[in-house]
Amino acid sequence: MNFKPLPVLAGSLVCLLVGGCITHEETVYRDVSRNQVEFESDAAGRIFYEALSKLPPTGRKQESKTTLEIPLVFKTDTRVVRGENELFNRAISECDTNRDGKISEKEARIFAERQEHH
Ligand SMILES: [Ca+2]
Repeated sequence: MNFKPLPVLAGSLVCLLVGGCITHEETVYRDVSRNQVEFESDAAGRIFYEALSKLPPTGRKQESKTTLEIPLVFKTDTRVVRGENELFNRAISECDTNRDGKISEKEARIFAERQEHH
């Protein structure tokens, strides 16, 4: 038997010194279902969707990252990716100013104008 435990031991030691030996990475996708909404007219729908598509990429996709690190012991990363539906619902609630569940052309225009100024 020519077993040499030394390299294994050295490896473990390096691992301990470098830290983050136990790394846990997790990506959580969170999305909700779209709220029911009505458009007063085709134009209202078109204006709304156009404004929605113009939202900046940072506003479209929300990502948060939580890192918990206990040096030399373990490290855990959790990434939360929020879906498009959440953005849609937020846009709808922002757009429907009188909260009647129906987007009028006027509301859509106001919403679209607000996006231009962002
Ligand atoms: Ca409304």
